[in-house]
Amino acid sequence: MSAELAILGGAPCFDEPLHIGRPNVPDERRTMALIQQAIDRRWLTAFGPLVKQFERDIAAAAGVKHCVAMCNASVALQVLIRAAGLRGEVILPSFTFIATAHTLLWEGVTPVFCDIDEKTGNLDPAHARRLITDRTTAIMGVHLWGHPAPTEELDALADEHGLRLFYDSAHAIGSSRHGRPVGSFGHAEVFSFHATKFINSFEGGAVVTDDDGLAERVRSMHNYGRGEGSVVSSIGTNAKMTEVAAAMGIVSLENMAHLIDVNRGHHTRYAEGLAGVPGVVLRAPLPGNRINHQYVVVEIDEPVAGVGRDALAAALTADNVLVRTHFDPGCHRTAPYAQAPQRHAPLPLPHTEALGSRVVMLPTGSEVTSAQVDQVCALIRRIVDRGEAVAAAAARN
Ligand code: T4K
Repeated sequence: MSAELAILGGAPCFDEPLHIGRPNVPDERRTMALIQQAIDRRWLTAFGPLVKQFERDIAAAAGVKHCVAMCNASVALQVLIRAAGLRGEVILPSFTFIATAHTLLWEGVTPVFCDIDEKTGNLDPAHARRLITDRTTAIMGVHLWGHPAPTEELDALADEHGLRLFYDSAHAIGSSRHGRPVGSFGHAEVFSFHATKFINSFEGGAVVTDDDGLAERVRSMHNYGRGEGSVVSSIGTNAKMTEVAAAMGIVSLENMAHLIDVNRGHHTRYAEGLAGVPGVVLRAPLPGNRINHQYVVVEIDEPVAGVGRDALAAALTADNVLVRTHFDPGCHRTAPYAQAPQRHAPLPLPHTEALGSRVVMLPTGSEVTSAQVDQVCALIRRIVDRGEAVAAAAARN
């Protein structure tokens, strides 16, 4: 490690960039063998054996009857929103990836942004209650960073007001709440298998549900609105997953328990390596929640650390640790929503904005070594030690 931080003129700690979101690539030989089988049988897409197997495996992991695999989670959300007949207003957290909001608006539904509980980063049911109007048709929760949302309170709220409840579970396959797997909550949930996700199929997504009728509509709509015998029964699109994607997804899912262990190990190592660094707090799961540890998220308390999140992120980036700061700004502060004529949120959303300004994501996953975790911890310790100089350098850049 260079004697000086890169932001203060030293050589970068890492020669190659350390990415957040480096894909976890499972057993390459098995993946390639499955892809070769698909090529040999000349069945490349449209409900081939690999997609069918992947759907069975995902449904089993989620503890539900139905899984419809698709080309990505954004399209899966759109198909679900349409198949569920959502309209009017849907309440969702602003503290999420923009796709959660966009897919609603894309389908002609008004997203109404709700604040979060800063302890969990998840939707605050008390605020959600205050946002319900006679136009509200559903709640779309998000299991942020793999931490299960407050499902019991959201169930009760939805039941009380006759609303439907869905989850954007893009981050959360492999997580559970009181022993119940994510994927089995609400009326339906949506997983993402994007390359940067915990379980990846290059690009991919899925709707999982126990609702037979909803599953049938989703399945039909993702295949041009066709059903048995290719009879067209509704408007639809082409959202199918390919066999190549399913091959990667199957092998990735087979590796899930191992990956959770690797990630948990990194999390523990970060906890040890960052212990005692003033103002740097590693976020941990709430009691009752088990998480996939897909993300390592630290919160920077600027007055205590003596350096703010943005300056710390700039210093890490200069040392080639390409950290990310999801989700800042929250969706409600992005151009389409801040300027839209529709009713979205009574601005501001103080907890969303506060948490968004404090968090930073650190590298984890199967591509990251324990030695690299130790180096990142050592860097953070030095950045905090040199807080004043780092803050000044970041302000100059
Ligand atoms: N809901 C939620 C809550 C979500 O977080 C997401 C997606 C969705 C819905 C929609 O799911 P999908 O439609 O994508 O299935 C990334 C991902 O593209 C996106 O999937 C993810 N959430 C979001 C949080 O992050 P970007 O555009 O900010 O980052 P990206 O993909 O360019 O790459 C991030 C880092 O990963 C880079 O530093 C480089 C590294 N990387 C990336 C790729 C693709 C690699 O090393 N290799 C790669 O192949 O959105």
